[in-house]
Amino acid sequence: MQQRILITGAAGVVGTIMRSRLRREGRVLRLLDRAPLPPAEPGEAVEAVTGTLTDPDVMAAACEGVDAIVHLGGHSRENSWAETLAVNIDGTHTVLEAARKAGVGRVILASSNHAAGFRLVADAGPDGLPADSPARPDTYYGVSKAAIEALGSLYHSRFGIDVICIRIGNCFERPADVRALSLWLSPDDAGRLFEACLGHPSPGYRVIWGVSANTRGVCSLAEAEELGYRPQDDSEQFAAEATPSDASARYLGGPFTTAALGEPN
Ligand code: 15L
Repeated sequence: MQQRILITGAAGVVGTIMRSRLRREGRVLRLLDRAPLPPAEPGEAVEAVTGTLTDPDVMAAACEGVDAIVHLGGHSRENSWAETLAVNIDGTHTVLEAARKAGVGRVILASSNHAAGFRLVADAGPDGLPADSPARPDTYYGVSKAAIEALGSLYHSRFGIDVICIRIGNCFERPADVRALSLWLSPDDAGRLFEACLGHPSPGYRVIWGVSANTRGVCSLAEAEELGYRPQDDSEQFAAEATPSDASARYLGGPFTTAALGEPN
């Protein structure tokens, strides 16, 4: 039988990275986004859905016949409180409600380092900051990520849905600055990490960091490794070309800790 995985925010940065890396024989990727998606490549088993995750009807239809959801949709940076509340918090509630009603057994939530952005890097210790470090959000965006971790916990405890919250560090082709060298999640490691989250037989509720095996890493890898994640990339190869970071980098959230609250950036 075919496995069907719904990816929300499939046209975004991480969504695009996931689309090519979660392709598997016997698996259909259902791709949801408000924005147009690139057409299917020959032989690519995808189903495109255009619509917003904030619409319960769209989400109900998108969840039909789905085995797991990779929820990447929503604002990925700071925004007004109203937008953050509507899209990131209410939107994730809509996703989890649709999952519950459709009997989807597993939801992977894209959280962020900004849920704990005011944690001091100096507190990391040799094993890195634990993945379940209590929330210390640095922005409304960070608050929304802490809130969706709480929503995920609720939906696991009440309804038994497996929920894994990935506190993603910095997931781009390459780390741009010195701060990102500590937080980089390479695209290929992101594929490995999400695949581990999909493949674990019974993860329950977990919060893990989403980072590569970076020489300058400050986040514990242990919790993700427990799920079977084996990172293979290290940001150090980009160290020579990384631009300097300012003093805000003493906090995990770096520039988010000083950016104007509620202003899109
Ligand atoms: C995030 O959560 C953002 O989505 C991404 O754009 C980066 O800013 C990243 O954090 C980061 O902290 O570098």
